[in-house]
Amino acid sequence: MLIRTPRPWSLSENQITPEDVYMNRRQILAGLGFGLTATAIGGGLFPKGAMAAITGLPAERNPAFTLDRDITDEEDATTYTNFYEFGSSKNIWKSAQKLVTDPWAVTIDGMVEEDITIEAEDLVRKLGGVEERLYRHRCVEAWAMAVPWSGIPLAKLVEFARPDAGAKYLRIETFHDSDVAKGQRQSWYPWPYVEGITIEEATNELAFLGTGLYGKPMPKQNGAPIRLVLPWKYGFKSIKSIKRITFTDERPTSFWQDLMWKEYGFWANVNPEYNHPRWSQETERLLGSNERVPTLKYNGYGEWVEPLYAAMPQTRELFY
Ligand SMILES: Nc1nc2c(c(=O)[nH]1)N[C@H]1C(S)=C(S)[C@@H](COP(=O)(O)O)O[C@H]1N2
Ligand SMILES: [Mo]
Repeated sequence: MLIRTPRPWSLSENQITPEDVYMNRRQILAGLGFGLTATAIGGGLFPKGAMAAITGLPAERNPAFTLDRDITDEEDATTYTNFYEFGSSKNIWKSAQKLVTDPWAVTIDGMVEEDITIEAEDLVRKLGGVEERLYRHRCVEAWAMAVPWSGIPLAKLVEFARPDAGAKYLRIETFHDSDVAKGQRQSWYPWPYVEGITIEEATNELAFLGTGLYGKPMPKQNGAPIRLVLPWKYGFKSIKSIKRITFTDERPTSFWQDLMWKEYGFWANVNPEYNHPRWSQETERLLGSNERVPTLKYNGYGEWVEPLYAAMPQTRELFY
């Protein structure tokens, strides 16, 4: 039972989240089990200690991804969150604890060799275990953070799904349960939350399936047990608490596009030169401070993702 619904202004960014609220005991124990028994599917890429499936217990950090700013305080990244299923304010982290993330079945279907519904934990294990990556994150609202995610390259899931040659997009869907998530009683939103990306984007080295944060299992408010992490795109593309991934040849309409297509597009690549209709995208506020820093094209990840869009017209459509 939810006792307290904090008002947007009543919860400070520095308020401490008690660890025991969001640590799931069963997940931790299951994770320890994997650490002892799993064999690395990825050809020994990860040490045994890193084979803690969904828990994200200390995973080896991939040195390819570095930051140009300090890591955001854990309290800030886990108490200032966007998760409209639980309400439109930033401090829904307590309400999100109502989400039951174990068990959690994920369905992979559509244009694939065979539809499958699999426990998130088993899926992560099949995909080879987790690594840690330091990524910048840029919300379309112009706040930003830098955090250590643990998870798996999304490319591994695409490979696992064995999509048909004709599949062009991934359509990704969040849970839909208005008993658990009160925001989903607000009928003007097109629930469930949906996002879409191309197969080329999904198999780009940067595209990541997050299962942990700060070396711990993913907090519910950050999208447990499994979410997308697409650091070169505005944050709304990084869909949380994934229930279904459908391979399709039709471009999916995302939740925000459906609601306000003039403000939120399909591509949503970060670019300071294209402003949101209601605010500037030139700078961003780092979570936990009032410091503003310049926004970078593709959020600084052009080296990885520019080739994806090189043949496309470089118009506003790519950047909102
Ligand atoms: N299912 C779902 N996923 C979501 C959202 C949401 O409301 N529902 N918000 C998005 C937005 S706008 C952002 S900025 C990021 C925020 O991730 P964080 O709260 O972990 O920082 O999640 C994205 N994924
Ligand atoms: Mo966002």
